[in-house]
Amino acid sequence: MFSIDDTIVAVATPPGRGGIGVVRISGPEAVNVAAALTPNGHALVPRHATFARIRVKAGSESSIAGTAGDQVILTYFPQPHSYTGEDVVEISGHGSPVLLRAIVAAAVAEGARLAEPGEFTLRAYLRERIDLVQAEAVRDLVDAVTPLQARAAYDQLEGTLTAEIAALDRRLFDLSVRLEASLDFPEEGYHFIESGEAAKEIAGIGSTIDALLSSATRGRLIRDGVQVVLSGRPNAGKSSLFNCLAGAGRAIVTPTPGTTRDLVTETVDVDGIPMTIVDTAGVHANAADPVEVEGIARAVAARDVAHVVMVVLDRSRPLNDDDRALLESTRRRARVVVANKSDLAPAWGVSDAPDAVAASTVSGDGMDNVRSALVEAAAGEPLRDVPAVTNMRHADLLASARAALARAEAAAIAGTPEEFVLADILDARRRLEEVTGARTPDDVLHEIFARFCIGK
Ligand SMILES: Nc1nc2c(ncn2[C@@H]2O[C@H](COP(=O)(O)OP(=O)(O)OP(=O)(O)O)[C@@H](O)[C@H]2O)c(=O)[nH]1
Ligand SMILES: [Mg+2]
Repeated sequence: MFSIDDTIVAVATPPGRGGIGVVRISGPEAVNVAAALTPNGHALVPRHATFARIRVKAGSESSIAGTAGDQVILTYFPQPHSYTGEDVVEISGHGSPVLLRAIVAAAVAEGARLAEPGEFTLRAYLRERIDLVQAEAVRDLVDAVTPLQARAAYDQLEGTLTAEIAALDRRLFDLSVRLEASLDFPEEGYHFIESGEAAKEIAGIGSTIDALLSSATRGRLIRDGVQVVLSGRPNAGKSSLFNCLAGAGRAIVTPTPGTTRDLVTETVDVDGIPMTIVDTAGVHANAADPVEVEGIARAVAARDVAHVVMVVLDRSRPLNDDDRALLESTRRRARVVVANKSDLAPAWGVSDAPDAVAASTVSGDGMDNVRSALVEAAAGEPLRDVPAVTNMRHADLLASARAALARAEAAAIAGTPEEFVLADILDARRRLEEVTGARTPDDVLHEIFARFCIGK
């Protein structure tokens, strides 16, 4: 289904101008294609930078105006010690899109084929340079927008999750060997493993998967981020808080209650988690102006779907019914209550809203506490470590493996014949193998690599 015998080429650096630009060629003909582009160049020495002049056709006319030239550096990585596991030549030129396109076209004229999105990484996977978790980590690393995302992706690229899954699979394999032996030699009169011992071992493996799965909630936050909606009565300081978090005067702030009408959205990095913060109109029970009524309707709708609600209270004015209604309706939600305007004399006591974080958007006091409260509300706990599982596909497969083990454990406890326990253990192993790609259907692979950018 995947062709991996031809030679592929693509620009590996981002579109647009840059200091340098890199064209990557991979496949059996990589060296010949590169040599054809640099007829006066030296022979390529593995893993050494080789200077060469390149002259390629850049336009339709064959005149001098139709050619482009550059001084380039060629680097040759012979198979199997290259990114793809094949012969790879990287041509670094100046980062001119015209030139880079011309180099690619010339390589195609010499017999290379334009690479599909993710095809270099796909080849690395198909040639077993990396497993599927690592291939997906490459994509996540390239796509990372926060340092924590980059770190989580790097950990997976280094094989942390792969190693954990291999260890789990090893334990399941050992267990199934002992169960099979009991099955194969029933006349021996004893079992190679007692069902109670098998159940205990299965439970132990299951709890390791549980730990991985609980890291997945945090992992998804880091990868996909959360939506935080600011909510509160008019003039409480929602837009001011929004601006503090977004780090700019994005939203209009005035002393007039009812300033904000539309939803204003900004995505910011809060302690490594990408948070989409939404500023909304102040909600109160007796709005009459149709624009304000519409604004309030939008505010309430946004609040209802938010991952985290940030309830903004004005500490300098007594709590009113709107405040109390909001506190009550968000009591069971992931929320952060902010007692804003802490620079002014307080008009109500801490006991009125015990979980409130005191802050002032004017002095900046308490803003760090607001940020950590946001992370805690989003993650359900303080973020300690970088999670092992950040990918939905992995989490789903781990959950299926976990379910199969629960069945196996129940069967073992009930003293059901070994073959039934074995069937569920095999099922669990199949799911784990799908995570790393030891057993992954072609259409899943297509789906995964189609989301890469070209040249990766
Ligand atoms: N002293 C003090 N004033 C603040 C603080 N935060 C906001 N304000 C003032 O409170 C007023 C209202 O602030 P906004 O941020 O517009 O309040 P809002 O909740 O967005 O109001 P609406 O959009 O009308 O719902 C402005 O005059 C701000 O300058 C604070 O921490 N301390
Ligand atoms: Mg506002």
